Amino acid sequence: MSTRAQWGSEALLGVYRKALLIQLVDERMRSLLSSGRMAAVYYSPRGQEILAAAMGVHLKPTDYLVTSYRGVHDQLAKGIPLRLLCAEYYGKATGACKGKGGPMHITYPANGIMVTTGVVGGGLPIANGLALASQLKDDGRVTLCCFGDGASNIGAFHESLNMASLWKLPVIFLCQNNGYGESTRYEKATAVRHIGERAASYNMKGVTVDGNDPQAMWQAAADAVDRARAGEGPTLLEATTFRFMGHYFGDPGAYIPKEEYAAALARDPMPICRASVLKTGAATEAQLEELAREYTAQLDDALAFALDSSTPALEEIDRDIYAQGAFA
Ligand SMILES: Cc1ncc(C[n+]2csc(CCOP(=O)(O)OP(=O)(O)O)c2C)c(N)n1
Ligand SMILES: [Mg+2]
Repeated sequence: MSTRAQWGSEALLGVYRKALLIQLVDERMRSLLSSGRMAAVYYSPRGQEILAAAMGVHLKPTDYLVTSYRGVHDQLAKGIPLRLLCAEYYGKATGACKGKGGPMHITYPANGIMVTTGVVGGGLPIANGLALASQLKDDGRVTLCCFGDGASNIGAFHESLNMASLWKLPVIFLCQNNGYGESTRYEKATAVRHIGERAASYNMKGVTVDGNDPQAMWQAAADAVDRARAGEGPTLLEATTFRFMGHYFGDPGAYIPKEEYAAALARDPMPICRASVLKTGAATEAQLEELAREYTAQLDDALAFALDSSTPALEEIDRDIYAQGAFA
């Protein structure tokens, strides 16, 4: 049980606020890409908004995040400034990585966003490193490491869980199980029914929750953060969900059975969460519309900033690659 805020209509609204921002940013990115007004690699998190938001509300700006190519929801939930995000998507010098990283490598250490990687499973050992640093410095930070179901079959997943458990590292392994790794169905590639069960092999707390259920996800996230913060060690938290836009932007998703897609769409977490917010009275329809207008204005501003910015200078090409003086 969390020692901080209790679940209720205010907590639900907090989750929905973050989730709505994620939804609006994702919709805009896809619209820019499909109309040719942006050229970038993009992996939509549509469908996975709630789990990221419900985790994000429990994290402090000083906590660390390690995520993957499908990580814009995690980054937004962690508080990436929209201007830095958009400028990076456009490869501009004002972007989070000075325009040299692009969408697959968003970092913003000032807000704890340490690594975004395209290497499946590659984030877990790095998360252990960050968590070990926090443990040694006793700085009270928690490291959140996000990855997919496919990543849980990579060797580094198993090695990292073993080490994190052995050393009681303050890390949360958040496996976002969206049922597919590229075009491969979960059941075709994974021997266990629930990835959360794998924690038992490493003497670690393992939990499987419906990542689309705001309350269940909020509570599981609170428990995992509290455990890490209290020095009680890591958690493997499997959040089940679904990705509506396929693997990459433009993926026709022909491998997803129509019935499965329709059933998932009927449980789309965003309209369900919005309806709950209205039902509990945490916000009115007019207030939610106002919130969407606010976010849209912030996004308009961020995109205008990105378009007005310059591309990196040529001299930047070999800067920020090695530590200064590494080979002196
Ligand atoms: C080490 C490694 N192997 C393979 C790939 C190719 N690849 C990119 S995404 C992906 C699927 C990963 O699926 P999952 O972990 O479930 O994440 P999701 O895309 O569903 O969020 C694969 C195999 C890669 N990028 N890195
Ligand atoms: Mg997956």
